[in-house]
Amino acid sequence: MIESAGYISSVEAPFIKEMSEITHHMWMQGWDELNGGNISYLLDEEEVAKYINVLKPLRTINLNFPVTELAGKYFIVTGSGKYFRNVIKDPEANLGVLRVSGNGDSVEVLWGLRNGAVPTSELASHFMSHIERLKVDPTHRIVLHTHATNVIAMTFTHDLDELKFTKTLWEMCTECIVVFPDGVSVIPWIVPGSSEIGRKTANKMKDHRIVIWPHHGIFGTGSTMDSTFGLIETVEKAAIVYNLVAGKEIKQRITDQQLSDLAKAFNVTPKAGILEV
Ligand code: 2HA
Ligand code: ZN
Repeated sequence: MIESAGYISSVEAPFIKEMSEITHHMWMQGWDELNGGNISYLLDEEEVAKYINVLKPLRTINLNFPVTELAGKYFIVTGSGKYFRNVIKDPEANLGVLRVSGNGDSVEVLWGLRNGAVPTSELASHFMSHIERLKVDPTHRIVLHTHATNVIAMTFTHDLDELKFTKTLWEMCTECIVVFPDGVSVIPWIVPGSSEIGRKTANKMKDHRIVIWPHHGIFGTGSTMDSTFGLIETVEKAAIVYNLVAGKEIKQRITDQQLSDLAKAFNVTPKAGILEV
């Protein structure tokens, strides 16, 4: 355990600034209406202890989905029912810094979530996804869920088969196959906030960084806020283009051979079973 004596004011913490900036930016995109969207960000104990007293938890919240793999880990998360629009005005009411207990069945609130607020309703999906991403990528840090408008729209008009969905997205903008050669995954429609949607999402996270929830939104993961947001932004951009061209006569397209040439040129391995070359 790190000593916290003499810590700097919490509002100066770079991780609180990052959360405030990205939630504001995402709200400006129109993706996070009302209390839509949630973020969790795995932090280093040393970094947290510079700004927050880690020796004095404010309270404990029990989890109904134990996460022993995350025992002792620190996260900053958005609060349940909180609006992305409001984070920048009052981070301490809308965000919380948590530490998972030693046995993984509860979290201690170390900062924020003022007035008895609780972590995001999608904490199961977040924590279970962190567990799976950390197994395949030790640099993994962020899980970001948002109601990206055009991705949602596309789940009404496009086949939900994830290979077909991925291929269409790759075909929409030249850079897509380079940004997400691992493709996107799609789960069936499930009631949000449940452990079931958490398990289904995390299962896809074993080999994807993006999971689409039909008629709801998208989950993206990554090592930094920039890369995670950028990944979702790129998928959403492809969905925008799809929604603009779908139903219209396609006169020319990016071919499978061109997608394959792109993958070679940028040294990425496209998800198998999609390109026919
Ligand atoms: O936080 O986005 O999925 C509200 C949601 C639930
Ligand atoms: Zn949602």
